[in-house]
Amino acid sequence: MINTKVEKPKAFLAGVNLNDPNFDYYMTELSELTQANNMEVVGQASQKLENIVAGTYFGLGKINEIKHLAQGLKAKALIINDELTPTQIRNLESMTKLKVLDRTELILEIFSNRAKTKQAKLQVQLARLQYELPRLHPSENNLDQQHGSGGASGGFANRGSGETKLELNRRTIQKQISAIKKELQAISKQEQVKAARRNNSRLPKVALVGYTNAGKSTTMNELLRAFAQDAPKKQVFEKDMLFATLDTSVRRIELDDDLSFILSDTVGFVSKLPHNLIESFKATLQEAKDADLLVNVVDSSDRNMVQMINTTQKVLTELGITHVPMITAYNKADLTERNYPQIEGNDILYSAKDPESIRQLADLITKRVFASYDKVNLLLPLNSGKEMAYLHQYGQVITEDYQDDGIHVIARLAPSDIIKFKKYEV
Ligand SMILES: Nc1nc2c(ncn2[C@@H]2O[C@H](COP(=O)(O)OP(=O)(O)OP(=O)(O)O)[C@@H](O)[C@H]2O)c(=O)[nH]1
Ligand SMILES: [Mg+2]
Repeated sequence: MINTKVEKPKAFLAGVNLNDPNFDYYMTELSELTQANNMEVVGQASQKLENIVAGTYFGLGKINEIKHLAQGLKAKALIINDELTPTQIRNLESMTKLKVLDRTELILEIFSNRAKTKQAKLQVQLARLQYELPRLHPSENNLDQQHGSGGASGGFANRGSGETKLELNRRTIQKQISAIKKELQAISKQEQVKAARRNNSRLPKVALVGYTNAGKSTTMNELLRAFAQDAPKKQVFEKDMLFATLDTSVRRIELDDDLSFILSDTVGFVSKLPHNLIESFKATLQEAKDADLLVNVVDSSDRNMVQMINTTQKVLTELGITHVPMITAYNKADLTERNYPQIEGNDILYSAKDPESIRQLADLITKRVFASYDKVNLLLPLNSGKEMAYLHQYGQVITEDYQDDGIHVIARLAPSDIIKFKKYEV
């Protein structure tokens, strides 16, 4: 029988532990990230140090140890838990004879393999070029070494001195960076127009955020299935893998009792997300910034749940999203021993795959986003078709009664709409 199974490249993981209590968690994440990058983890090593060694990251003895361990395990790549300097990468590569990949490059590779839409592709490419720019070295033709991101790498038949080649490479990358930035700005403008239209509709905006693979997209899909027309067409991509979602999807959720809100699903987080990547995904994450409510989806069955919650908090802070009210949604309760669904204050323990959970989650969300809404009694003239349509679209109409003297309405409205309808109040 022919063995058609393609062997994945073998990778050895290593990191310096600067007495960080989260070190083991970071190494676990690194292992997940490596597997997400289609590599097999064959072993790992760590070194406790007071400071990183400037030129080589590890101490020399440790590097030798890693080299022998990795060779014994037939590893081809050495994956490092931190972002390295170009010198550290070069030294580690020449000393271990392994291809060295730091955490930032690993994450960038995963993102560039996952990106599907033009915007996501450009965002990843931008982050990648910005990572590469300070890493250009006279002895290397870096543009020929670019991989994956589809950057323009052809046409560099320059045989000048190292210095000239370096300058040329630098200028080319800078040009590419500004061209991508321009393209992204154009896309982001189109998005802003769409967002402005949504803002005009003044429906409350709710954004799903959280650690990657927590179940944000699944939660969105199940809310759509329960509360949206034409749900099959509106489903988003969900899968058991890191960074399945890189684009923002925005959908309207309509509850039976006339409550609607706008829901968005977006890219998930991981620790030490490269700063450039966060920067270039800011436009995508704008939806979370503009939200009236964040739903922080957490995988409650993961033993690193607390660190994952902290990671999400850190990334949100880095994005400047600190002002939006939040509920924490502890998902995947079906994989735990606990009873669900269960609501406690602002939090819910649930499973996205359980319809009753989804109903209660929707209920909790609407309670929060409509909290500032007040109940009013209105009497409108009988020919108030337009006004009635407005009330149905933007408020919660509890009763409407057509009588001789007009339409008697009891509704819950946003503060601004209460002012708008003041003249009809009875
Ligand atoms: N058992 C169980 N699995 C779930 C539940 N919710 C989601 N999943 C699974 O978890 C995996 C990840 O789900 P996604 O919805 O893609 O996660 P995400 O948060 O959108 O992840 P990214 O987009 O990658 O950041 C999928 O295999 C889902 O089927 C749940 O309540 N219970
Ligand atoms: Mg997703």
